[in-house]
Amino acid sequence: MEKYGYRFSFGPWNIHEGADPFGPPVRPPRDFDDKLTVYEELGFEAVQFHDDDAVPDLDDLSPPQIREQARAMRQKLSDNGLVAEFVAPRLWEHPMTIDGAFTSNDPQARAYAVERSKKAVDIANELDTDLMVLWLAREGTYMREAKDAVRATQQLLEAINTLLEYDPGLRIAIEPKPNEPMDMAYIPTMGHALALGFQAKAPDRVGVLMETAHSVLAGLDPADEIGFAMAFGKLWSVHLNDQSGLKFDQDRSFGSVNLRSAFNQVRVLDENRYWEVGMVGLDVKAIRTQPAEIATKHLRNSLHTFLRLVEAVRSLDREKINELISARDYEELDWLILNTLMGK
Ligand code: XUL
Ligand code: MN
Repeated sequence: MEKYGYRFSFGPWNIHEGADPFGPPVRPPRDFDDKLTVYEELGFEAVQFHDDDAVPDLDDLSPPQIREQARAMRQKLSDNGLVAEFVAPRLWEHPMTIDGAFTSNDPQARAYAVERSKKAVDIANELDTDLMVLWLAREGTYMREAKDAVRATQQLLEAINTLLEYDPGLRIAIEPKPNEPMDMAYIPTMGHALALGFQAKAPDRVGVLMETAHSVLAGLDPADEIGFAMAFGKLWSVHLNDQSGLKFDQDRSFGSVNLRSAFNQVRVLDENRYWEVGMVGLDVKAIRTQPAEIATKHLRNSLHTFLRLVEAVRSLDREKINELISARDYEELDWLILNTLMGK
């Protein structure tokens, strides 16, 4: 398959059982090794990991045991012709993270979060990736008076500095999200994530990951969020997906809700040679109604939608577009884009 220089990744959580807050799983779990076979089948090169996707139950293991299991995982990846894109510490499920991780009001919980993240760095090293993704899931509040926003922001910065110092080769990509699970998050947008990164002790090693659904939930344009980060050379990863309005985080297939927006995300990525900087990561979930035996089509659809949109972007008549821009004939420009998306 011609991939125009792009490499694709997804996380094992993107093949999931379909449980939601109101109902149980509707598909049987697939074990990790079985999920790995899907990557090659569908044309993906890389796996996105939460720390415990790579080393289950790591809270109960010593650092050497963690490293040993991570090494076994690396072998498994290479046996399947795969690499790891990043490792993300899962800082939202343990009882110690009920009130937040780096911003918890409990100093012991904050210490747990830092230690757990250091273990994730060790795993990343063993998996041969220098990239950590930080989705700051519980760094926010349900009750604004429960925490101090100034202190919380400083705590996030301190944690990031500690991790940068722990491993001088580490790069951190912050993944902003405005809400869910928290009512209000402290790092809701690309601007917040970038501002935090620029204040870090090694600002050259802090970048961002843009997730489409998260930008839509923040009321922002995902393509502009990408562009803002790329203007500073800070877009190191993406979670392409889609989202129908201001609802729960849906993780729909890329382009399935708003094809024009997907086109513009691909346009800004392609025009700025994203393939030289990062992988095309997906964070998509099959809808709950999808039968188990055909529950990977959301991944197939997303990857092929991306590639079709690359073709559409590269087929644009630039001269014509420049003419229309000069004439300020944006209605004709609109028509040109719509025709491109409708297949002329
Ligand atoms: C949560 C989310 C996570 C992160 C990885 O909304 O997107 O899957 O991408 O920790
Ligand atoms: Mn994500």
